Amino acid sequence: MTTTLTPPAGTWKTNACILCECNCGIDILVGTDGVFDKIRGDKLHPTSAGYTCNKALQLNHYQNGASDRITRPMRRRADGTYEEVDWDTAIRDVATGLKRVQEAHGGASIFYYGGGGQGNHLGGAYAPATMHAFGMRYRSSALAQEKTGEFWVNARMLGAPNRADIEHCEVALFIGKNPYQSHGFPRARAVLKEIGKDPARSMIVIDPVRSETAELADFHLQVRPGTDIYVVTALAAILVQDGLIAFEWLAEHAEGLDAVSAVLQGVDVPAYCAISDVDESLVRACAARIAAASSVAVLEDLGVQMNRDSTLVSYVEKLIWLLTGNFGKEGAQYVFSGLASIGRDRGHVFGTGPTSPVVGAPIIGGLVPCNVIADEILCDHPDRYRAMFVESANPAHSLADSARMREAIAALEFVVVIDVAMTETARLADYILPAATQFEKFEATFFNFDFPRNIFHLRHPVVEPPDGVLSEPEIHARLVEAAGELTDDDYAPFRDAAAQGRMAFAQAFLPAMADPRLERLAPVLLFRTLGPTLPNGADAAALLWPAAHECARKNPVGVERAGYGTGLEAGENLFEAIVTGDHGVVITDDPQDESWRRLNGRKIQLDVPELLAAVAGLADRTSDADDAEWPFVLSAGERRAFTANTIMRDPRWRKRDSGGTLRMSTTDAERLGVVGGDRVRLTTKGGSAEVAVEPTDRMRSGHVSLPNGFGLSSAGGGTAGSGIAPNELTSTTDRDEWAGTPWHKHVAARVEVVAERA
Ligand SMILES: Nc1nc2c(c(=O)[nH]1)N[C@H]1C(S)=C(S)[C@@H](COP(=O)(O)OP(=O)(O)OC[C@H]3O[C@@H](n4cnc5c(=O)[nH]c(N)nc54)[C@H](O)[C@@H]3O)O[C@H]1N2
Ligand SMILES: Nc1nc2c(c(=O)[nH]1)N[C@H]1C(S)=C(S)[C@@H](COP(=O)(O)OP(=O)(O)OC[C@H]3O[C@@H](n4cnc5c(=O)[nH]c(N)nc54)[C@H](O)[C@@H]3O)O[C@H]1N2
Ligand code: SF4
Ligand SMILES: [Mo]
Repeated sequence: MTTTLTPPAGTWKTNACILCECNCGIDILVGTDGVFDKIRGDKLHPTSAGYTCNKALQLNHYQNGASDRITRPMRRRADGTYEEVDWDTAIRDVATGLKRVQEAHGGASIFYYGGGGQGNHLGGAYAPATMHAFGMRYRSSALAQEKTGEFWVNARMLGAPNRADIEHCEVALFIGKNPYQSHGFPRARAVLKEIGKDPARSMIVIDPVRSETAELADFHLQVRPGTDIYVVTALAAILVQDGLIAFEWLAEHAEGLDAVSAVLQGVDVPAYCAISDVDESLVRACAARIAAASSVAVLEDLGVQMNRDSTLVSYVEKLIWLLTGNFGKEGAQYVFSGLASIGRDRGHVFGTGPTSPVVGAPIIGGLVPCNVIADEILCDHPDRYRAMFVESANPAHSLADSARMREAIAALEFVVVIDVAMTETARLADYILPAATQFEKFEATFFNFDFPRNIFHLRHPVVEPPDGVLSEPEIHARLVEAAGELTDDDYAPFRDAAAQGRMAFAQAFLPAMADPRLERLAPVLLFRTLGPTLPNGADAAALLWPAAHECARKNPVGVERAGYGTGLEAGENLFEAIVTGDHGVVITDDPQDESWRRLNGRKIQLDVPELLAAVAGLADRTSDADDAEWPFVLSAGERRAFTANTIMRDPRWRKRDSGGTLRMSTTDAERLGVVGGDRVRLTTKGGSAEVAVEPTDRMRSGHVSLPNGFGLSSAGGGTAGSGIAPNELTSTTDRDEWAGTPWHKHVAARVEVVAERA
């Protein structure tokens, strides 16, 4: 791997925060031994423009804090301990191990999981070559435990993924989303405060918790946990019943209004508000505010996506903004550009799309639902997964029912993990391949969904990697070569062409892509041939070259308006800007109506028959009886001021809430006779744990919440004092009927006092 040298102490270097999908630009003051002495927002970053939240300042704990960093390939011995091996041995053994499984059971039995966390997607973009080399077919990632239901709904209704222009909207609606802590759009805290202060704009929050975001809102619908489908259906129904919908706009752009109206006309609004336990007049006021607004931007997230009826909620949520004409204009929903396609699905009618080999679960956006992975392994079905290749993910910690996931991983014949640290998942692997951290290599995220100006940020390394680690592109290239799929003979003509410049390279590369074998291996082919010719050692950016051309071809208007010209030259200019820029570059500057063009002339489909029938069927549902055994609903995995998935492994990074408290309403705390810091036993069908409580008037009675990202093992392997790993308490069977996404925010629980207070 080629990198710049660690700079002399006292140099500011540009990069980005990797702790959430926003990837705010940062400047890092690198001190002696590569320590990050200071971190500040990068004012030259095109979207964050100097903004960061409190978490970015702690990034030295990611780079230098973890005592469980791995810097040598590790092989598991028969007794379960690990030994260090050199890279040649590791690559040879891993390739042999994967080939053995491929020959015995077929490559489709090797399951690929991960591909990047919140800020590192470049390495995982090389993985398809490795998948092809060993015949892998099935894959998944965290997206299949949060976003796949929404992806499918978007595919059915619009044929395209979309996002909301919160920054410019008149009314912002957040459903199960707390952007103040979790962000999800640029400069979230600043934007929320702007909306909160502006009398001409309004914020509506649907959340059982009076979250930091709800605190700033004009309307807070403090819904009974897990009943969002009723409140959003009531909202949509009021719009139809009171004639508050955009009739002309819908006649021009949409189909299916009659069917949808017929169902929503029949909704008993007072009854649905009662089930959700929200004040009907407040819901009516929200509907009126939405209907009166010149623009409405809606963001749903885990509070509903990891909850009951999640896919159905996504559908009705989209009806709310579509019925009011809030698409394709400033401050509303839009279809974004980008260098990769994330969130795209073919939108099959339910039950007719691709499925997982054992359980037959729907594969949405190419991803197997996370909640069925263990079922796909722990069985005697001939097509069960026999091996797993995990890259930059921690499924033994992040997937439902960790105990069962550990059992599943242990049942596999061969497990490989690429990570920077000895994680909960790595501890179960046959082979652990150590990667350079995100500050030691070229890296980038494909989570840029901004509009009208979308950006891309290729981050340059800021410090030198330690001896013994490799970048993911290099690991994938070596594996593909060890499988015998690509050799110097394959590379030779492309290297010659690359030496003559990118136009010559294009002339060699493009026709070669007609060969399906080379096409599948293209990432590694590009890395080994075009890669070494790129400036500053940016060989990992090779894959961005065809991506930039594709972006220019698909988004000619936005790319031209961003200053890159037209035709082939535009793709080339865009790539050059990406590779040489250090702060992130604007890749497209779209006109406001560009979203319409991205629908490709298709009308918006309001009527998704399977889902509309399910909405109609709500009327016939019998309500859940209270279960005396499980009087609480646990939200397992809340985003707080000091949580960041499992990216930060060193618990010392937290300035507050170091143990990860169980939040509970003051009423419930009083009833149980506990005060802040008292320990209680929290039990679910999946497990039981002791935890300190934090009474708060922000929570509803009967609802408790635990933070995400806690309960990580230390270098020695134990988890003592590191809080509760939420998935020790969740179960894989609690999942959405359409997308298979988990109900992490809705776990039946009970709470018992463990000891008398002194
Ligand atoms: N600080 C921090 N920020 C992060 C992350 C992190 O780990 N830490 N992770 C990032 C990632 S990967 C993601 S996906 C996003 C997630 O971002 P969010 O979805 O915003 O995060 P959560 O806190 O999990 O859930 C949001 C809200 O759902 C509410 N909720 C719980 N139950 C219900 C319910 O029944 N109905 C409704 N309507 N709401 C409910 C919770 O009270 C909470 O306020 O955050 C990203 N940003
Ligand atoms: N109960 C419950 N479970 C949840 C959630 C919840 O709210 N509740 N949230 C879910 C959500 S939304 C998400 S997104 C997932 C996240 O869970 P995962 O997708 O499993 O991953 P992360 O916790 O983000 O951790 C990323 C991994 O990447 C490693 N890493 C960091 N940098 C690099 C690098 O440069 N290269 C490599 N190879 N590895 C690196 C880290 O050490 C870590 O092991 O968790 C999910 N699980
Ligand atoms: S955690 Fe997210 S919002 Fe906060 S600085 Fe990092 S990237 Fe930006
Ligand atoms: Mo996530």
